[in-house]
Amino acid sequence: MIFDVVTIFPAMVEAALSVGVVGRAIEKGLLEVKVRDLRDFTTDRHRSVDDQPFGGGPGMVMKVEPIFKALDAIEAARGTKGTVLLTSPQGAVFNQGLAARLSERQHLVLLCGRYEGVDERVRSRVDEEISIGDYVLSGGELPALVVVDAVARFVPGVVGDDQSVAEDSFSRGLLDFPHYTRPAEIGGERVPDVLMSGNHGDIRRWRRRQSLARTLERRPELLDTAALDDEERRILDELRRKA
Ligand code: 4GX
Repeated sequence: MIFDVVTIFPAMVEAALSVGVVGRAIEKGLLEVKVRDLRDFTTDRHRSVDDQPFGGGPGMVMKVEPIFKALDAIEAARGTKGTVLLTSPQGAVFNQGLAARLSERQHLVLLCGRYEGVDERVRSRVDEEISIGDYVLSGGELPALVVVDAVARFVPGVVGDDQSVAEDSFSRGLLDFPHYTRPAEIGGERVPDVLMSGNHGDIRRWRRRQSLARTLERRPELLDTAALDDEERRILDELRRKA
């Protein structure tokens, strides 16, 4: 899968993509990520990417021409426009379902906005506008990194164990169950006996119940859309009766 990221802070994006699961996937050739410096697509002496807003008001607006030139260069280099994404608070809120859908695209282009945002005419070349949540950031780089990371995890081979992607709590629509490692006891807090029992049926049922109980407690709205099997339905009914 191919990602092009357009930003005025390429070093920030490169650094984040060079480590961990995504960094390794790039090394393995499963992902190709090219970070492009928006200033390389300017033509003036000052390499300006922003200008004052028509109509007045505070802050600056990202100019159209460098962004269009960057998109043209990407299309020329790749032979495809790709699916162009703009990260902004005005976008559809990103979630695991959207990450899964985007992972079916062969080529994504992420535009990272700064300042007050982009000239509205940039949106004529944007396929999807995506927000990573209802808070205000200083730029679109962190959101673009969030999107690359969450989407890349769906590309076969990127996450070592395919099983863990399928079982990822949000892929199942539920919160994760509690995890423990050694030591078995610390400060009087013990690992639940069932996890030490070696009974894999019991362990599986305990984890399902924990996932459901946590979801019911912390994010009950997720249960409206979670794909539950008969056993999970039964456990959930029981948890609700107890509550
Ligand atoms: N989820 N921001 C982008 C500038 C901007 C505004 C409009 C393009 C269009 C954010 C978020 C976020 C702040 C990043 C404004 N660029 N982006 N930036 N939350 O808060 O995605």
